[in-house]
Amino acid sequence: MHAAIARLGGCRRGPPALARGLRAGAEAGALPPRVQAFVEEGARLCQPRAVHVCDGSEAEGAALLAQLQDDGLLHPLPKYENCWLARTDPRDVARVESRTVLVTERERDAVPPTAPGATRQLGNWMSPAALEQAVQERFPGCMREPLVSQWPCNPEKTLVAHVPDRREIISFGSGYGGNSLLGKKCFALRIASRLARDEGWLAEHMLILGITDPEGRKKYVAAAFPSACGKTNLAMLTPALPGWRVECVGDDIAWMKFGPDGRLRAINPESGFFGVAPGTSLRTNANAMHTVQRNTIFTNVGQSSDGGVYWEGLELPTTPGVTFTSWLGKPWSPGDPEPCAHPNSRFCAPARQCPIMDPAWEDPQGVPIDAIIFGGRRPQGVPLVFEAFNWRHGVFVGSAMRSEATAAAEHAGKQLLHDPFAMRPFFGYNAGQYLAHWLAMGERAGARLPRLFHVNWFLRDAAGRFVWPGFGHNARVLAWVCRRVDGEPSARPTPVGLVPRPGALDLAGLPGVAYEDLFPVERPFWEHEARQLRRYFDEHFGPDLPPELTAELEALEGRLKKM
Ligand code: SAT
Ligand code: MN
Repeated sequence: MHAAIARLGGCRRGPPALARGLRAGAEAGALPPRVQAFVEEGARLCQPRAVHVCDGSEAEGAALLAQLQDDGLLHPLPKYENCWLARTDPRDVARVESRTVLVTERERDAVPPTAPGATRQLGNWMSPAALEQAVQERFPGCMREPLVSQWPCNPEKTLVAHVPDRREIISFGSGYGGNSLLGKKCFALRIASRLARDEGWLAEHMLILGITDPEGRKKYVAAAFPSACGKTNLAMLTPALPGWRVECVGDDIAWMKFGPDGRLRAINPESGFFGVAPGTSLRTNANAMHTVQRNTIFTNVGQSSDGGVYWEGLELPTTPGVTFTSWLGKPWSPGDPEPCAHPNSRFCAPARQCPIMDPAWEDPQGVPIDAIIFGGRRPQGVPLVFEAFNWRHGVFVGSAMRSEATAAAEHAGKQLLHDPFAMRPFFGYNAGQYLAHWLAMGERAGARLPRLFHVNWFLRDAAGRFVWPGFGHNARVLAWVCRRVDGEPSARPTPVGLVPRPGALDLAGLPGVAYEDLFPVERPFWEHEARQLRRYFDEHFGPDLPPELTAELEALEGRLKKM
């Protein structure tokens, strides 16, 4: 693992000044020979002034921060403890999906064939020869350049390349988290999903939480939502139901493997949170707010003149006399047409600071998963919650996920994007084979499979208002999920799945929230949805779609006809 990280880190285009003036950490000679050879090769190619081998110590961290401050790249936030603000180049603020590639000999190993005229959505392929050329166009001498007074980037030449056969990542030109924190999406999802397929486990874009009912019975739930759809908020939920407790295992990535007892056990492979700042407040996510009071790096948020941060939805009372600076470094006032923080501005904080980390969050055995929830932002037609009829139907539900585009990548507007398993930008191999792998996991001898669900917190009424209060009230949905896991017969079938029977979802104390508004399963909407899905499968998976999923789509169409 350490070798892998060193390898990943080695090729990143980093500012040369990081090495300057720092005392050497670990001795380069102490590295395993293959890692040493890799570092030497990288140094020959990129020509940095010096090489610093990180030892991960506190002193090294402090020295790095001090140097970044000297260089004008990080600004201290004295209102908090050891917190920092980074402002990036405005062209380098999100994942660059169009420049993110999988490098394999055969295209079909990386992506399913796309129908003529359709734009590729399930990943980009690059040949090994094209990668070699791209590396030669970018890397030679790239670390020789003088440091500029902003996080370095090269938007015209950004490339985030993965070579799954060699478990290798080569990232150039972007300092944004998902492009450059190589242990995160690049390794823990793309490379790891390939490892997981080869070795019989799952690497997923999922939060993991523990939930305990008033009687003290605890369950663990994993949930997949596209980027910037509230995974961090759900992972750190403060339940609005008395007596219930949620604890956080992770907010973004789950590695899951069946244990000897047949249960699916999940670990969070990350040690921190890289969450979306706008919309985070004491009301929406008090635990995140407590987490980011110290040892946190904020990127592209606004700054307040009293040494704090500011963003849309922070909901703090404004202190008289305090002024604001926007993420672009310009004076900003409430009511200005442009936002103070970039919509994809982030906080990066150690997970151990979250007040509700689960006692087992670092247990190498993982936590046993009872339910997996899929979800997305669907303003219309998709009920608040439904349960899949069985594993195969659940895999179909995961494959059929759609959501409104968010600011986490370069997509524009509020278009609905298909996002199977919330993995669309993160598959490390052919997405059709990925779906086949999920189906195969359900056939494993002795597996005690979790139940599969789909949620939609984002339904709106005809006037455009949200029909569900969300946030802490989402615990009401989790409570029903827990009761279903316990075998409670509180569901009724609909063509799309099992929804709570009237009265089965606790709506006490929610005036104005009506059961009927939360569970729209209407034939015209779902027939249209099924048509869109058929077209999507045809255009983007073609012959690589597992036949079981075509059968599930036909079964859905059949159930709709009988409505
Ligand atoms: O890719 S990031 O980790 O920067 C954010 C996300 O898309 O989940
Ligand atoms: Mn994510």
